[in-house]
Amino acid sequence: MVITQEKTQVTVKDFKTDQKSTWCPGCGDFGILSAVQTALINAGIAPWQVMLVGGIGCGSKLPDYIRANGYMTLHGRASSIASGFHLANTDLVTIAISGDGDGFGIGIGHLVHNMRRNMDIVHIIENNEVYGLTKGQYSPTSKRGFKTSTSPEGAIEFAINPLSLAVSAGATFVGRSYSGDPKHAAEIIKLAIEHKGYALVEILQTCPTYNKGQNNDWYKAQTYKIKEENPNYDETNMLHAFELALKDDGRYPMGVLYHNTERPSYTEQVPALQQNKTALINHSLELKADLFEQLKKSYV
Ligand SMILES: Cc1ncc(C[n+]2csc(CCOP(=O)(O)OP(=O)(O)O)c2C)c(N)n1
Ligand code: SF4
Repeated sequence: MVITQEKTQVTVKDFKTDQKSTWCPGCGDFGILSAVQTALINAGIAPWQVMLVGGIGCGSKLPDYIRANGYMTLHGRASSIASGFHLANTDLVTIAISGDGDGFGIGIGHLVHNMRRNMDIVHIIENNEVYGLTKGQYSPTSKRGFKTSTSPEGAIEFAINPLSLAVSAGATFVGRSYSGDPKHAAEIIKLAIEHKGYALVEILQTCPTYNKGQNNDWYKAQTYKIKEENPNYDETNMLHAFELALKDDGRYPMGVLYHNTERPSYTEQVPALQQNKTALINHSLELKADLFEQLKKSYV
């Protein structure tokens, strides 16, 4: 995001809340919560300088468990509400938080339009490859063959590839991390916050209740860091990003897959948002009494 506010020195205490989480013991969402807090601290963003927007789902409850501006919306609407918050107040760092169902299922229509508009927000998608909150139905990212209550013989559909989808839809920052490595996840989230334009951060997440097979040991064996495997990987090259995203060897590359700093953000192209170089909420409506009466009459 274009960070317009001064950096603030904050600590983990500043983000602490009394809210008791309803997450299952061992849920990967705990690691993601810690990563979000660390990323904000390291980016110098205080609780009053960020707006966290959750959809509906286990992971979407994250804004409830962190002391900061937060808003919980309808299932699948984190994208659109986050873009609305951002357009109204470009001074806040806006972060949408969804599960794979919220983001890639019901909310996918909104998601891709934020990507192609290069809306200057971060969208964190906690991907546990299952619908956790509603008790374990298969999701758009579940592997083909995944057995659940709604797919007793195994899902017959092919899973969405979040990374290739994001690159092709126009996301200008595409990163991936894993809930069992909150330090790495925090680094990627911080980079996403500092990126100007739309940033997708997919965080692979363990769900010990409904996706027991993909536990921490499994992820440790199945994930690798892009730069460790290929120090010359060029994240500014879209073709490299596609090649890596589509590589089908059963392993998950982690790190920054794609980073485009050249495309203007949506905000930069809307004159009203640039006017007086101040956030829309600070603009005067300049609605005089007679004009207001005229406007009212036109509606009756
Ligand atoms: C319009 C609408 N449809 C369906 C639901 C039921 N629902 C709530 S959460 C959810 C899916 C949650 O899965 P995901 O987004 O992957 O998050 P997780 O719980 O796994 O973190 C569904 C289908 C709803 N709340 N609203
Ligand atoms: S159902 Fe899964 S995602 Fe939801 S809180 Fe439990 S472990 Fe976490």
